Amino acid sequence: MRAFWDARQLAHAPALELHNGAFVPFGEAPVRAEAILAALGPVEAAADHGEAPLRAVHSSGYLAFLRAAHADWRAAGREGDASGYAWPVTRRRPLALDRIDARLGAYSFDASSPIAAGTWEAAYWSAQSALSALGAVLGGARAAFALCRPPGHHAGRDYLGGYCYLNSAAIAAEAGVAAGRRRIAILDVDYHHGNGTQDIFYARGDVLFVSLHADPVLDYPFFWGHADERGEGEGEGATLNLPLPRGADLKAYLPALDIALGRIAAFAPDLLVLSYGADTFAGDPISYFRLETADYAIVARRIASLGVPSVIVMEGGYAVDALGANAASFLEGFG
Ligand code: Q9C
Ligand code: ZN
Repeated sequence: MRAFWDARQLAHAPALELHNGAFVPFGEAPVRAEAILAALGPVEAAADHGEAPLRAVHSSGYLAFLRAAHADWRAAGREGDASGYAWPVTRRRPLALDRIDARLGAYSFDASSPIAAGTWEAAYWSAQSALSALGAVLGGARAAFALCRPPGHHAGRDYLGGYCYLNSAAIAAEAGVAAGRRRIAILDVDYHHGNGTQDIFYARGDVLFVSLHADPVLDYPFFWGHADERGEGEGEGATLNLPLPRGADLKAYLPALDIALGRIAAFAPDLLVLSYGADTFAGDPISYFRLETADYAIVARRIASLGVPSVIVMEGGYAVDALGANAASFLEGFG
């Protein structure tokens, strides 16, 4: 399978994140991408599709914030990485966004997604990798893989979070629409709910969003991904959430996957965007599903049996020693 990547994606390297009340080394580290690259062998350089596809998904205010945030943080006299620490729960008045501190809160939903010097560049090229994989599929490939890192599915139209800054899967899906695909399905099999992707397409009837993930009653991101979130307006019924209990293994996973695939088949998409996270792995350090390396080939084969041209976008997966083998198993199973 053709695979796309740009070395500038390594430029995002925050030092620390707030994890369960303590600052720990940032988990979504560049070594994740290096591990996948080592397992895949040669990959193609992403092409630059410019900023227009990003603007089709993210607000101009958010993009301007993200691009300048680290420089603004340093200009305010701060050291280290930029991170929000006060969030605008009140909506009583227009937000005062003069200070970078205020913007960091207004444009994020958690404290585990710091902005480092290379964050914009890396997120930009992560999105370009997804657009390049889309280009391969639009050009006739049955499937293509984008080694997206940083990941994207937690990022919304105007917010970052969950290690995600630009929503590469959403950007690829929207670019697919711009290229003339009329019905697009997004299947998200990362361990965590893809809240950003869901939000971006929540009122859209032409983009189906289906997700298998840890029950948000029990795990991050907590406030999205419940089974009763089904879309709104023209998008009513075009969101399907399939939360699973802690400890879900392949046996628990496959029946939910079959429900997801049945819904997608009924939608009859002309393009599939697949958010693939390997944090469903039994050895993942922050997650609680029990999939094994060989299981990814089985899961991928079932998804591929839809027979829909597919853009596969890398999302999470934090067991670095197994990450290359897990991604390779998935891509080999996809065929
Ligand atoms: N102690 C992805 O897999 N950490 N993002 C939550 C819990 C954020 C994961 C902190 C996990 C985000 C793309
Ligand atoms: Zn995840």
